[in-house]
Amino acid sequence: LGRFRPPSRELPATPDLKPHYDVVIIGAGGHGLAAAYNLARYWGVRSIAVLDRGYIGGGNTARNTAIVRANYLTPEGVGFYKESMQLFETLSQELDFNVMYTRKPHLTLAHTDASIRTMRWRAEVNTHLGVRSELVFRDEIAAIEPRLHLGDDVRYPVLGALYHPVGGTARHDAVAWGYAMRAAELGVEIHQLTEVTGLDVAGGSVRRVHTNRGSIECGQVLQAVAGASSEVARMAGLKLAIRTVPLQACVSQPLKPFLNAIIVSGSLHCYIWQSQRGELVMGGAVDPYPLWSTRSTLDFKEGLMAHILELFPFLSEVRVMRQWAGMADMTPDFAPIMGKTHLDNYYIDAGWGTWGFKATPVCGKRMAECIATNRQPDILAAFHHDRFLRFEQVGEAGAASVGS
Ligand code: PYC
Repeated sequence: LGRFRPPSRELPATPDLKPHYDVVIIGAGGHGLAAAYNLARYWGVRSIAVLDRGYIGGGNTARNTAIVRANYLTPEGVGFYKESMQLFETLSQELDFNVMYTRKPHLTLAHTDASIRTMRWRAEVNTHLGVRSELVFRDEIAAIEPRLHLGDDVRYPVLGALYHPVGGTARHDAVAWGYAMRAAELGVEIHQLTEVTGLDVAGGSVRRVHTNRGSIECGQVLQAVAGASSEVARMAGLKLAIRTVPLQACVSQPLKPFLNAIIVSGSLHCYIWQSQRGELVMGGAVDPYPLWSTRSTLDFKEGLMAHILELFPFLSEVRVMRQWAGMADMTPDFAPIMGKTHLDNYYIDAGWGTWGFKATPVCGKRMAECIATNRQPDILAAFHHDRFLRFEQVGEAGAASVGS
């Protein structure tokens, strides 16, 4: 019957920890699992343990709002997210698992002359690097999104927008599950409920990883723990330029399809798109204070809805159905921290603020390359964690979608 057996939809049960793994990955979110899959599939590494204090995709992978785009501001950012978007286009086939990747036009609204200037700048950089983006004005916006309020009778009328026709969304949980399934088939061990409690560092490398289920010897170690990056890096003696703050979001009750695009307004601090189930997925800026908690607040919901209703006044009677928060590891330049560290065998995938989900496939591919070759891939050069010491920040604030 072998050849008629469908691909597995069940993950193997968590096995006992072995005394040694060639690669230990801390964090079974999308990024950690994608790196494990790529290492096993394309670099032939089979002795891999992925450890997570919770469950697969239960951290920020489950808490983002699933937007994929490449319309960044810096050449480093555009090139990086462009590769990720290309990988998303074929991810369901790659993993033989439906991640529901759907193209959607993406509009970043400009309400001031200053933001028109930034949108024009982004459009120029994007076009130069082969990413489709252009500056559009009210008539064109009305054609793309006819129900968006474009009148002058609001505090911040819409003047124009950056139009990115090739944005999209994917089912965030499915991305983690797909990578997990295929990695497990290649022999990767996924250890859920396995919390890293300490790292033994000696002679410039990490020797042992201690967990609540025992300790293990490791060849190389990757940390991919968005929301807990500073905590885990500290165990390896690394101090990161990261401030961790909650980022909240919510969805409405399902409505019949009416919204074509993903609409973002940096000035109003809000964004909205409509899911395949008809729910409106909405969010805003990060909470204005550091806090290690994923609780939801009424204050966030009230502030967000005031802005959403300026864009879509007819939604005033719609109910919010679910609300949640993730933990955003914000860097000063709104760019990630990736690649090699000062330790020989310790690698980092961090600084994912509010921009991590869309980078999942490129992070998996490039972190696997970094670990397998022990060399910083060119595409990650600008994201090295020592850039802050060298004053070589990437400066992605103008394109981070929801600000701080
Ligand atoms: O980067 O597109 C984005 C985004 C939307 C919500 C949070 N981040």
